[in-house]
Amino acid sequence: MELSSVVVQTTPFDGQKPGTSGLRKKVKVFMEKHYTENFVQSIFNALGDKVKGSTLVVGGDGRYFSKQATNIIIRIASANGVGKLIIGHLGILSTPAVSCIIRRRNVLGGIVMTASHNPGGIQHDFGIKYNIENGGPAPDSVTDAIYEHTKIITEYKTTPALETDRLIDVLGSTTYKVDGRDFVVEVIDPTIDYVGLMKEIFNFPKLRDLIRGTEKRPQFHVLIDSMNGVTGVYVRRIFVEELGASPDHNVRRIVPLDNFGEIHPDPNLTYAKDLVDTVKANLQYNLGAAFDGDGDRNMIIGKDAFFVTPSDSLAVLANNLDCIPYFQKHGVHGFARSMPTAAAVDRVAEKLGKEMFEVPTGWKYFGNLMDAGRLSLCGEESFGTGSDHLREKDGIWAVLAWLSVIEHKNMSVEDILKEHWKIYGRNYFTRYDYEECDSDAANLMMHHLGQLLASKDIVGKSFASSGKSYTVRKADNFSYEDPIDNSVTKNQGVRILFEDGSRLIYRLSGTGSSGATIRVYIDSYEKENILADAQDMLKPLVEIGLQISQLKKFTGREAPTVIT
Ligand code: VG1
Ligand code: CO
Repeated sequence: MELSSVVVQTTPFDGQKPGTSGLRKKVKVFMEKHYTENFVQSIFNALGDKVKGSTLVVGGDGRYFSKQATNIIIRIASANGVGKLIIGHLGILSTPAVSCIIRRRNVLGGIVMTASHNPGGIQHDFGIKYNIENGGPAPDSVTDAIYEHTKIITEYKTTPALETDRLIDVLGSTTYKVDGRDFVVEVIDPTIDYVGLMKEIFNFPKLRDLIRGTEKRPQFHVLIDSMNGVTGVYVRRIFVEELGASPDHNVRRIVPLDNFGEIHPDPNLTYAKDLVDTVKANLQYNLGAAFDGDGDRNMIIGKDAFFVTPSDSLAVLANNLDCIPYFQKHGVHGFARSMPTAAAVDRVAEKLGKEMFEVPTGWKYFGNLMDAGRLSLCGEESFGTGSDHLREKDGIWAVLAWLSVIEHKNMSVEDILKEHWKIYGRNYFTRYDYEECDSDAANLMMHHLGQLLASKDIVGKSFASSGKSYTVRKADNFSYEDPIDNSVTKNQGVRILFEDGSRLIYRLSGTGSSGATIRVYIDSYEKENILADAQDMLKPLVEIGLQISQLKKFTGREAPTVIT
């Protein structure tokens, strides 16, 4: 069919600035006339000539408004000269799967429709982010360019006559003629590339034996919780069909829902409490795991809901990578973590003689190091773990990696952690989130901390609480110079570093869709005292953190909304 594109006049919207991971706003904002169109056109404007004849991947976590957004993307892409869109069936692709497809099919990039761990549904959040040709989230240079275009946009191109209804419901390719050019839409099985990759990385027969049990070894009972997010599709394929897990006893909430069943699809002790309670109540379970809406985060718990902090999870995996076929083949290069993540992995890097990097919060900062062959494994305290097998954090990969370590060591989750702490000591870590604070109040608090840094007399000062005293060794606002392209990223969080190695970190979230979320990270290292309760252990430092920031005074908040 011969179709023609048209030009639609528009005016800019304020605030289309991508945050830590794309543009996230309330669904109602994305529904405003021209809002989504403006942002999508701005992506194409920022990409410039590269768009002509290119192939892009499109998909997301299936949250409310994904279908409408997919249709908008298809029409605008066709009018901007894109050659082909590869779209997940029903618009479904996990964030790691998008990264995988971009890399395996060597295409220009991808548009991911997700607000990740933010709740979904008509009252909640939607999001769009762009991933570049290495499969990773666009770096600041690209998102800044997109943002600049959103501020000056006057028109967008679209092909209104292109019939998109039910197009993504059917697998296969459709070719259109738009302005005389071929435009192809290929709808693919969302799991095919990703499952292929996982089979190359891990030893599936061994993992199957672990999950099903053998004559020599009892069944290792897992409970995998997709929290009604996109991973359900992948969990069914990998855990149930490939690894032989029971659809009734080993997996739960594996049908993606556009509102995530009205739960907050964020795998932590607060929002995944249901999983924690179930594992606690059923002592036959040896491991529980949960993912976020778009499948890049993971939480691991052992028997009786023994909690593994993401910082420890990263360190344990770093220490045991050589039991995974992918790393046997490709070797283990350096490790990295985001700045607020506890430094447990640093000690593993030191012992193994590997390079170690500390980057700002957000997965986009790991990409260059991976592309340069200097980074194999990295993570964030926010339940993100991943490797250079792709360029996003990857929840299912993390669980398969943990199962590989368990299979190899033949130990429980708890024993693996205790053994690790015995060798390396333990980083006690907690994060306090104060969600939806008044933005002005949060900015004033950060300003107050900035002044404290500027005054310099904080260094050398001692703070005491509940019988413990800490002396400040250094205080700064974290800034990062990328070792590969030398780009500098400033203002990434206020750090107060104490003489005993403990740290207090303050930053504002860049993923919220309204108001401000203050994050306070508390990290303390103990060489000998490794079996205490983390919240008890960190209480004095938490109090000092509140005292230094005067958080209560600025925000009026008595308590955090989430503790992880
Ligand atoms: C949060 C986390 C960060 C993570 C980001 C995206 O960002 O702290 O570590 O990379 O979310 O995760 P912020 O700016 O809100 O602290 V996801 O799973 O929402 O894409
Ligand atoms: Co996510």
